[in-house]
Amino acid sequence: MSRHDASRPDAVRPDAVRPYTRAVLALGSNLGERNDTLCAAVAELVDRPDVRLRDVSPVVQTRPVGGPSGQPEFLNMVMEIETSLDPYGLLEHCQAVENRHLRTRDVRWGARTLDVDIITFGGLSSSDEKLTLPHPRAAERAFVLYPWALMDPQATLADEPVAALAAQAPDFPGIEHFADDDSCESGATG
Ligand code: PH2
Ligand code: MG
Ligand code: MG
Repeated sequence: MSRHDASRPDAVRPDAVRPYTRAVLALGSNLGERNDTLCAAVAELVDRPDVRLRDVSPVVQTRPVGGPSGQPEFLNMVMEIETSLDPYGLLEHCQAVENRHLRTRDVRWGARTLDVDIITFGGLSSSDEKLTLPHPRAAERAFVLYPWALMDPQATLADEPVAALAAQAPDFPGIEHFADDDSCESGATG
């Protein structure tokens, strides 16, 4: 049986035949070389055969929402991928990329070199102690919604237009464009 034999069982077929799911990831950084960190993270997140980059948003500068006062401003962006990982595999991968950037988790919503959150995973709704999908606070966070709407003006979240949700979010005023549309683009296919 050759490697490309159509009769080859699924379990031993190359990756290409497994289903790919689209997912939206949100990235944030407010410590260190924030823009460099975000762009490196985009490249690292898609540096494996089972994760493909579809699109990236512009990078925006945002005021910290919650957490200890006096934190530096964040840079935020979102990206769309397609992956054959399952949601928990994707979560582990996102956390490994955070760890590579020396992310610490001592203070809830404290300053961080890198945060990578799964916002949506296909149309999946789930709620357990490890992962809630869609992300439970995404619908009220302009630092997620605004770059998402810039990347995909037609995007919806729970049947609401993401652009409209962004405009209503309490942290919408004061968001600034930090970098050009394609500042972290590296081989998107979408
Ligand atoms: N992330 C948080 C809490 N607050 N505020 C901004 N502006 N950007 C973030 O990425 C952010 C936040 C928790 O992950
Ligand atoms: Mg977060
Ligand atoms: Mg997080």
